[in-house]
Amino acid sequence: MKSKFALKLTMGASAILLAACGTTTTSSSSGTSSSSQGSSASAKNIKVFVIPKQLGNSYFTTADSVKSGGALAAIQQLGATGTETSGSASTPSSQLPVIQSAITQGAKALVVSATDPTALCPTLNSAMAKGIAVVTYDSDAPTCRTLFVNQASTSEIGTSEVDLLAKEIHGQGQIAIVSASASATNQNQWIGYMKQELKKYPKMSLVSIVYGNDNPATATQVTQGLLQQYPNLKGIISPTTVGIAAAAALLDTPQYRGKIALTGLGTPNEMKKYVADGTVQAFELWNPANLGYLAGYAAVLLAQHKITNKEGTTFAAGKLGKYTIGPNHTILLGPPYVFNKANINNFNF
Ligand code: RAM
Repeated sequence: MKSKFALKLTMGASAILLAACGTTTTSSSSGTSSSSQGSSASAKNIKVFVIPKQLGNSYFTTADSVKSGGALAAIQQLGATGTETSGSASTPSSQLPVIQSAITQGAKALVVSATDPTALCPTLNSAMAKGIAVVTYDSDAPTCRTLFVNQASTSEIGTSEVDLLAKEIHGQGQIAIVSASASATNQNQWIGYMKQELKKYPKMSLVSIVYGNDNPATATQVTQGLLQQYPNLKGIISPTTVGIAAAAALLDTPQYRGKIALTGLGTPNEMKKYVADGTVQAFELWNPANLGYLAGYAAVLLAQHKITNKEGTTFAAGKLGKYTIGPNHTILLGPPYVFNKANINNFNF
């Protein structure tokens, strides 16, 4: 497990980084590929746009950057040109113009974490109609993409978060969810499985779901609202790295520490402090850099027509090894990982 999490922090000497106006572009200056599958000649003209839900969210910075070994690293390794671009808010109105602009700029592949599938699908469908490979990662748009690279089993993420919380609060008491945006596919699917899993714990009751929109100030505000409205609250699940960090900061006081349990999905670097002082016992995530790398890798291979999205298709994804496309044109990165006091200091992202 640990080796899957080892982050490669080395950066290829050929990386060209242009950081301006929310856009980072990287390409291979030699045009040669370090992958056995990469044909430099055809990859050279391939432009891949990596479009996370938002920029400025450290989860996506890790998932996408060359430095962390994310999506742009894979694209560069295969000899194609990658650009990370998005808006600053995790909303479709911020993301959609960026997708449209990528199409206009001659994208051959898009790697997208969908803020809102309903709003994005017309544009993503027209991209596919033009022959552009649309790879979703992190947050899917199930009816309008070529391939989805899923970070971990959707059901396992949802159910395991409820189980983690149940263990901490002995299966009893009022709980609430601090989610990202109300339109995010990933959080909504995980919450669906949380509700199912809660049926196993009849003494736990879900009293509220609030939305912090992956904005630290909004997440703080809605969590404050919960604490006021539900004085008997025993636990919070926040399946978003932005939400859990905001909630942890609020619970990090003698009034709440050890009295209201918090779990969900966080990055180790943002959560270390709260795990060390006992505000949080355990939370989950996967390796975001590997998620981005796999999505970037698959996007280039699809754009080169080296693979199709057909179930059963197998390919070697560089440093990550072999992957097979499963049902519903989906690839699964691996299982979620639980971080706690015993292991959190082994991670740096
Ligand atoms: C936030 C975003 C992202 C999600 C992570 C766990 O950064 O909402 O989509 O996967 O949290």
